[in-house]
Amino acid sequence: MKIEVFTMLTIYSSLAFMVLISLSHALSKDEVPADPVFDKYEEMVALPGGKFMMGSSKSDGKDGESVQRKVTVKPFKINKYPITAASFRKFVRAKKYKTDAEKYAWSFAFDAFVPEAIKNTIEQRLPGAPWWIPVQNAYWRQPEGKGSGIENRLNYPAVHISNVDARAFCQWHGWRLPTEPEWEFAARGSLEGKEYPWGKKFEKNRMNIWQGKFPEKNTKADGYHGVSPVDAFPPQNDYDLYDMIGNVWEWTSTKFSATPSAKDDAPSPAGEEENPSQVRFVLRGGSYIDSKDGKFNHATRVTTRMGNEADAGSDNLGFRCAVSLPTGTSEKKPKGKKKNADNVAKEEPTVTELPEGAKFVRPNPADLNGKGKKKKNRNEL
Ligand SMILES: [Ca+2]
Repeated sequence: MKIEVFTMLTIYSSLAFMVLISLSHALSKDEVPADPVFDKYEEMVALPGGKFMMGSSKSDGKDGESVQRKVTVKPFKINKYPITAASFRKFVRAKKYKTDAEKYAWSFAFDAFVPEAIKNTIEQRLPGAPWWIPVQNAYWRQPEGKGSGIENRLNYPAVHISNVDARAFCQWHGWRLPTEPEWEFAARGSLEGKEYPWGKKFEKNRMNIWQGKFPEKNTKADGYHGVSPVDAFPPQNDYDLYDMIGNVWEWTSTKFSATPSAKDDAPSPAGEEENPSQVRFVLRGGSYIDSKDGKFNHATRVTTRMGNEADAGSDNLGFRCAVSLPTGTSEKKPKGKKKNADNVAKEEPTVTELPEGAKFVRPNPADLNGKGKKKKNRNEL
């Protein structure tokens, strides 16, 4: 009898252990069932790479935008759209991933979209950028905090995503973040010396930016006050890429310098040796709070850039991924004119794994009184 009880206990505990293992098993990309509705937004476009003039010839560039230099990128693929909330949800479910915004339990949301009940609890706002509200428990799944959701925004960009989060997502797919030169090469859509992905002239209804007096009044001439679906506008260039400029800023793997040079254009790891709160990466493309001409925030064009800490997040920060192609590959020819395809770099970009359980030191919203080092660049988010 004792032996039978022991045997039963052994069986039950083995079963319990197996259940525990299966529950804690993080799924690989290949183990996740296809999503017939939203997987199309994960499509990538293959680009030939080549040499091009990076940076703006205009003198009004912010954050190093007007530093021009010739750079070369190798053949690569890049997401056709920013990564959607649907795709990010799939990743989170499979990996049981927790974003930086969740670890810190707050993130910045734009004033106009935060419910009054939440705003009334905010005692301090960012000096110089009072339109950014530090909202408790705001993150990608509830962009304006408790009570908000993504049910009707699954084809919108995933937001409140840090550089660390973006790298983890891309890595799960076998991808990586684009370097800053790759991002600009893609945005230019084979055109040389043009301000916009589609050409030299500003065109209405090609991107989501802010029209009207910022931050009080948005005329929504482009149809959107805040973030818009990734395919709200037609492709912005001949590479068939959507939403490169406007809507949400996109992370790159390039460390930020306000005086960029060739040595700064390489991809950089957010490695164990560096605290994500202290290393800044380049963001590209501008967002829904930026302007046509730079009268407030940034002028939105192919060269628009700024830097932010690797663990920063807000409701206008998103990303897309890239992956290297072997030199000489032409998996899918872009619609645009192929340019300098024979003039490509020989070295592969470095893809660096992120450390598990990195330590973070993001300040509490209550500390946002202008004394802290962090968040000082928020007025430009
Ligand atoms: Ca808009």
